[in-house]
Amino acid sequence: MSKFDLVIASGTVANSSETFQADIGVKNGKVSAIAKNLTDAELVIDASGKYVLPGGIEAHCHIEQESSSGLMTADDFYSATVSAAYGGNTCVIPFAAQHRGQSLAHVLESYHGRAKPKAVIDYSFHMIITDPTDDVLNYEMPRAISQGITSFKVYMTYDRLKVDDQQLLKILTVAKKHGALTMVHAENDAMNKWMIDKLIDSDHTAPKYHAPSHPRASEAEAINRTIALGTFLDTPVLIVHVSTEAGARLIAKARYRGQKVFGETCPQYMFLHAEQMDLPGMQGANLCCSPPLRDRASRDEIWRCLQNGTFQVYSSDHAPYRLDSTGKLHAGPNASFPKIANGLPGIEMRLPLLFSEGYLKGRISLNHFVALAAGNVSKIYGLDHCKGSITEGKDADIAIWDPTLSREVTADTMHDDMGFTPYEGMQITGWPTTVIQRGRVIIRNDTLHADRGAGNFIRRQPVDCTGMPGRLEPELDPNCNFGVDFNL
Ligand code: DUC
Ligand code: ZN
Ligand code: ZN
Repeated sequence: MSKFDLVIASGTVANSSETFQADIGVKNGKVSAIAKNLTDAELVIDASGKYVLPGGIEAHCHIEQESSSGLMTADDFYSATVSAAYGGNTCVIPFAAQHRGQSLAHVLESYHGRAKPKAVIDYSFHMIITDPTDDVLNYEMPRAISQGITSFKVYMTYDRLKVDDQQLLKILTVAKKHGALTMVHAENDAMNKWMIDKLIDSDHTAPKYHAPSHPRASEAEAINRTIALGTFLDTPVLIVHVSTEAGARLIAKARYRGQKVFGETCPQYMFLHAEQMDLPGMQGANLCCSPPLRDRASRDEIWRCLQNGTFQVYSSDHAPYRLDSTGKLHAGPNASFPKIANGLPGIEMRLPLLFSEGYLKGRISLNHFVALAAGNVSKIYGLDHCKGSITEGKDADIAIWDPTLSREVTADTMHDDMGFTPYEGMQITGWPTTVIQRGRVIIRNDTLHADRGAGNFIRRQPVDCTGMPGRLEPELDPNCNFGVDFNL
């Protein structure tokens, strides 16, 4: 029997904080040696001239998720995870969405049932909470956390999804007690509604008006409130899909103060802008997402905030809806913009875009690329015990990137079920050419070698807030509040 099942030879290996030349030896699905000149393997992959990087972890995507009005995403767990794998990912964390009246146990069981027979790469779930009843707060959330679901998402807007501030505080309290992370869709509901009413009343119904209908001030206000609530309880919050400089600055300021605040942005806010929505007919609906695309100056600010570390997480927010009655236009072929399904595809392009336009163009280092692709996510979302870096003992989840391969992005080269990419026509240099999951080659020579159901559910650990001291508010501190213990 060979010493290794696989050796990846002669590549440039990079993690979030180091780059070196080495061979990687893999045994029983784990990285078992990192050294020069490893031999005695069943399979040797020559990676000379290539980068050997941790498999990407996609931490924000909507897969086989039904909306509160019953609309299903175009991708199921097969097409989405195949597409993710072609984009250099070996793990996804999509959402399991509670709708009002549903038990978390029922929702989780249903999403496990969707993912298990179809996912070709590893996965976990964040749970969306829309109905924080006493039962959900006292029993269901703790039980989900004990099952390795250590993050929850809440919405501050949308009638069927939103929680109010008091409900958010209750969710944050449970999350604090059990070491979970609360992800927040931060937009001010009233400001969005006011804008939408004004636009519709004045007959501005075309898709492009979606952009001004969610004003930048709405995002900033809600991010400010989220940070205030999370900081009040000294429990971590992660603001998802940040699209504005004002929002990013609030996150940066909170982090500077040591508060437990994380920020995420997405490729659409770095590579697209709202003017692109000014298209004939309903074509602009393809670019309706929430928060919406902003102007070119905002796009440049978001790039800067990614470069300077304000955002620790960079996710696709893959939310695939086709431009037909199954998706974007479910409310009719000429629906007004508030009735258009929100979301863009991007699970396959997330990393190639960042590698090409971020790393190869000198905007970020290779190590920063790896941190955004996998390293930061594995720490923040409790996957660091098994994923996120090429380290002896961890899963051999690896993507081998060819930094010289240049390709034009077209919808028909994507592997999702969309038939549309917002990045059509971009020339992208640097692609993952071989992808390995737990030591098995799943993509090579543009061919998929993974079966449906090959992916495993991964139990995640509590959120890691090392280096974020926070502080207990005096009113919650028994030493300062006449001895009241809030049992936090
Ligand atoms: N929020 C998301 O996270 N994704 C798609 C649309 C939305 O509102
Ligand atoms: Zn959202
Ligand atoms: Zn999303």
